[in-house]
Amino acid sequence: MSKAHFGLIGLGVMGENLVLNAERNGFSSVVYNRTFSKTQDFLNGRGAGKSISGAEDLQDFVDRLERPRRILMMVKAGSATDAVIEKISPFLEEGDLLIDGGNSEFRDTERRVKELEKKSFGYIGMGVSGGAKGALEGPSMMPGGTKASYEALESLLNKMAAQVEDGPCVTYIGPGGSGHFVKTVHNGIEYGIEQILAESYDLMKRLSGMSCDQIADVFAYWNTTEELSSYLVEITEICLRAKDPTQGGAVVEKIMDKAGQKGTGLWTVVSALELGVSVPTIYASLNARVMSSMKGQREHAQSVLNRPTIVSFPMGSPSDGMSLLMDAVVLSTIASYAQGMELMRAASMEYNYDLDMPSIAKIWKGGCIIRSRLLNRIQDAFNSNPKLPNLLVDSWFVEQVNSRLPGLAKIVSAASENGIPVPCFSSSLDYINSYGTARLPQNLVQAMRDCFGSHTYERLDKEGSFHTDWIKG
Ligand code: NBP
Repeated sequence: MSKAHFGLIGLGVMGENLVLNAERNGFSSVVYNRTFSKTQDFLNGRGAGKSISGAEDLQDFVDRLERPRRILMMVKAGSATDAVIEKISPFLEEGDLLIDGGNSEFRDTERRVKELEKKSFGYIGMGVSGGAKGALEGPSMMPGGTKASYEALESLLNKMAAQVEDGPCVTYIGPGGSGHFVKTVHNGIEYGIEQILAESYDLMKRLSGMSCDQIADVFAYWNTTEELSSYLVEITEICLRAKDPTQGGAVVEKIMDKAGQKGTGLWTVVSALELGVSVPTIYASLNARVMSSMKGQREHAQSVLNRPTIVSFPMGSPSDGMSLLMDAVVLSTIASYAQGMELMRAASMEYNYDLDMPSIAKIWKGGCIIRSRLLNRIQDAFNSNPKLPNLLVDSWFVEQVNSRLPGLAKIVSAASENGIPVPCFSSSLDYINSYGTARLPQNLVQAMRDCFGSHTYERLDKEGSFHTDWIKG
């Protein structure tokens, strides 16, 4: 029997679809899953009639693969990944490649890279984005590890990835845990944009009294614009139009308003704090999910805290995409990307990842959850200035900020007056206002710190470290 080109461990939602993708692209495959009945179900179901075979144990699994072996693990991140690595390692030989395609914490990947350094096989930590559909049709993939290991995988990954006009949505990201770091930041940006779109839905519903279908029309319009055309805007329209098959009406209005957070949003914010990067839009989206989970407390608080009576506010007409609201959505989305890109730039310097920002923008243009037309502008911005400190100071983005900032400010103000929370809009407004302010009031903070703790301060007019005897007595 001829040996298979590709091995997959973990037949969850992602694994199933990725192996079907590989097989469709000409890579005969062998699959292994901890619970063998799932392997059988898959081979009798979606895997039937394809060049895919199943193995009941890991010895059989590796024996069925051509050398050097290319094995993708798609299992739950954390201890499950460690368990699989421990079990498969003794079977792997010189030149084989083991890829972790799960959402691993980048520090776990760094640790595994170090632990596996002395082994003869290669190890790749790879972020995969696109959900089930992307995994099947072509995801965006962010592989990190040694360049040699990546090159041995390149032909497989290039075929499996989503394709955009300038190539496949996969590239070598960098050493160690860089692939998983970039995937983590991708998810942080995703958290931000999802919350921004949710806030815009809430305002159209509560400030303009629009129905879900009317709001969906606005999203449909936004999806035709250069600034907002994206996968997340597209699926928001779909979600808003869906009707409850049994009771009628929009399904979305029947869904409990509690959102979980799986770790990558939290890791993005923790990394940003550690690296001293400002990511308020992303943090606000994470906090919005935390707040949403406190349903019982919120219900009680609403009954005792005075809420303003909502007064409708003109945000623009639906036919022109609610122009003021669109300003808010565009600038907040830009803020989310800007914060993510800045975080990656800082990580690249701190961890020597040598990240190539235009290439990262490019591989996010197809397959992944945050794909958008805006990424063309982000790619152009970093191509024309690879050392760009922040997207907000690239000329195209400067124009967006200058023309849309009054709209964002009016939306935040109207929402505040009506008692409607808009954490991502207001954080984005503060972010842009702070970033665009040469003199912030931290001079007074420094004075207080020196006053109570003799922490000293720097001066604007001369070099050095200064202390004032603030309380004479
Ligand atoms: P899950 O994250 O639900 O993982 C399910 C797989 O992990 C099953 O094959 C399961 O085997 C296996 N597994 C577990 Br759980 N513990 C194991 C252990 N101790 N030893 C061996 N195998 C074990 O599936 P998924 O949603 O397909 O996600 C796979 C990875 O991809 C995750 O890291 C996820 O975060 C990441 N990811 C998911 C998405 C998405 O949209 N779902 C997108 C991008 C990345 P069993 O059948 O025996 O229980």
